[in-house]
Amino acid sequence: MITIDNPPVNALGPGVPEGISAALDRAEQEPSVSAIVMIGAGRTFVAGADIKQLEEQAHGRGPGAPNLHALLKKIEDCGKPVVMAIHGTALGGGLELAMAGHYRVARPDAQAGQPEVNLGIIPGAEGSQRLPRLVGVAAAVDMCVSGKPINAAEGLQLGLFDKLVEGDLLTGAVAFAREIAAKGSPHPKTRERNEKLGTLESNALVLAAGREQARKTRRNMTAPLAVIDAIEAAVTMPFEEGCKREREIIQQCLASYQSRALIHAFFAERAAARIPGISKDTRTYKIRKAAVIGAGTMGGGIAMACANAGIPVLIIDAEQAALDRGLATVGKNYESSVKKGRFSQETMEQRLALIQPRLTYNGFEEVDLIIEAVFENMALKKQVFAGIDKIAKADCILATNTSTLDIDEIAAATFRPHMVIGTHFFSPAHVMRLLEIVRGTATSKEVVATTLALAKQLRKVGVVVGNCRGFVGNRMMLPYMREAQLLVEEGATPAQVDRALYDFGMAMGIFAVDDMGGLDLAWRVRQEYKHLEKPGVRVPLVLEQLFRMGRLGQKTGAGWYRYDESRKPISDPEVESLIETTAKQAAIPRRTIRDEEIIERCIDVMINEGARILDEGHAQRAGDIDTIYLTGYGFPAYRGGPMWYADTVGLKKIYDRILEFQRQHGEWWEPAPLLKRLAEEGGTFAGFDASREAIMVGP
Ligand code: 3H9
Repeated sequence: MITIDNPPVNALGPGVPEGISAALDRAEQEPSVSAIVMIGAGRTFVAGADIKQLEEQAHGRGPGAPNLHALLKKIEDCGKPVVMAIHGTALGGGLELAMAGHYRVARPDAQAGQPEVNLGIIPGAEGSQRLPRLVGVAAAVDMCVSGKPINAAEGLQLGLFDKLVEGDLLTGAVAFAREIAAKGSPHPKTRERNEKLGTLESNALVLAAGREQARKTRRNMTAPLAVIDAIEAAVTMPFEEGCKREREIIQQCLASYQSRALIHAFFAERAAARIPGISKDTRTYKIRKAAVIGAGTMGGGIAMACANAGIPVLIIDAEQAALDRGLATVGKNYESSVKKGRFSQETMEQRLALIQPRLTYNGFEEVDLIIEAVFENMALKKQVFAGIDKIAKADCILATNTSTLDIDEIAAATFRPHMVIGTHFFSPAHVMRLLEIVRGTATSKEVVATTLALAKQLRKVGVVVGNCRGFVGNRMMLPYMREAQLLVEEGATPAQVDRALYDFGMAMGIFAVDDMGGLDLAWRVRQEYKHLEKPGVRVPLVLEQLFRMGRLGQKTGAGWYRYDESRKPISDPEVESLIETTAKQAAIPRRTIRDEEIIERCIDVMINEGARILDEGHAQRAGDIDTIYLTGYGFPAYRGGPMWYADTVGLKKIYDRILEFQRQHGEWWEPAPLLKRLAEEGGTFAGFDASREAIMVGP
């Protein structure tokens, strides 16, 4: 039995391949050994190559990830059967290692996948060559392009696994190995199993469909297309040559800005959970039962997120009709997931049973967490918090889903400000991964730690932010929206701005986002910030007019665009002429605007605000801001987030452009002091993070 023991996830870091190789030599030489079982210690089989090593390679530092060819060949050529025993997740290099074994057995809850595209690379340890030999070309393409793991049952059905083991994995794997050994050799070498490969002709449609899938679902990304080239090589070339081709392709991927950005995104997401003063030993509260106040879109979505994680949740609204409407939406959402095959009817019923409607606070005295999701109004929120403070048990956390309001002011309405925190969910709350965790002045570290743990339990990414207006995400969104509106008044059209942003990689253009959220919302947010507007600084003019015309976006069939039943935005000449007339009346000269200027102004203004937020300490790291934009705002992952993107463009270049925009447009464009300092020093936000991290951790 060979146990791979490299916590936390048994990555194939330095020493691990060498250790496996040495253990294999010993097992092969030892006459009393008739078969070998390879298993992972702790919570998982091998979760892949060590991404730290890949990161170094992507930045041209260090030796990079090891070439595993010799090790995998040694396993496959071993004279004794090698059985890979899989639990947890066999991912990337982990699955590639497993595929070099002669057999694979797995626990029913195990998962296996090739998620390399999520890091901007392709499998680099012969996965693109062995996977299609085991599961066929179509399934291999799907797994490698989507990056999504498959479960054990699918693995068994596809031929990736030979057997599923109920009960103790090691006992089952050893019994299987004994059986196999008793049967005698030869044992199947994956590299020789060509029966599922087919030919280039027979796979033409599959490969073309895969490329189509890659272009559609992984827009502008190079790795998902590159991995299909590697799989095609498995079909057209002998194994050894296919492996060589795979190595060439992964080297190209590792030399790309996309892999650097995506690897940054991977580590930034994990770093966000590290908060100074909070450690694994920080006490957390157990969240056994929760309650949500408000059965609107957000409240319903939050209740679903809790139920999906197995947390029973009460949901309250003031009126039966509102409660009925909210629950009907929840039911419809679940039914649609069942129809799409995401989970079974039985799972849906279990989840629905966890959501209990209420018209009174009956039962609230028992819950461990209350999340308020009422209308965005300070007086109302204070009233709600004063009320729940009286009935909730002393150790119940009181959270608010506000997206703009001051957490400290809300907390002051209670006698337990240390138990009050902001949990800013993103719509739809049961789908979106981001949870902005807003720490008030009084919020205790135990409450922050509990909320971070809750985010993980809800399968969300929790990012702790400071209590400033709009927090991090929306605070940066506001100048971005404003700049887009100014650009159309100067000569662009909403469609041009949106197309430029979409081509840059944003999930949606900003005007389409505005229409989706509702222009009434955009208008209300604008009113909130009106007092910040200074005399002499230009104010966008068209939004107000659209709002007054009742063009509130998708919900009224018209906003910045027109909409038909398909809900696709259609350019509207009426809006374009309104923009032109407005610009004329305000004496704003119109000119042709290049896409490049659109990107620079929209993204640079966001970066500038991000630098201010960072400087003020409302975000701990530039990486946290990136994580927020990647998981909650549709920023393209392959650009690493706005702050990482700024580093790749060069802070000096961004700073110079901002100075230029300041000359052209005035003080709105004043460069953030941190950006100025870093630009002048030749620094980067990544460098800023590293120095802050060093202070946080200490020498
Ligand atoms: C690859 O294999 C390339 C190959 O084709 C061959 C090339 C030659 N390396 O996510 P968590 C750390 S590419 C280094 O919070 P979970 C992670 O940073 C790789 N570190 O836990 C964190 O550290 P910290 C293909 C890794 O339970 C800690 O482990 N594989 C790696 O929520 C816990 O992580 C992948 O892409 C790694 N491979 O989820 C899998 N993996 O505590 C990537 C994790 O200091 N990993 N860490 O912040 C995952 O998807 C999840 O971590 C996993 C566990 C599902 C495994």
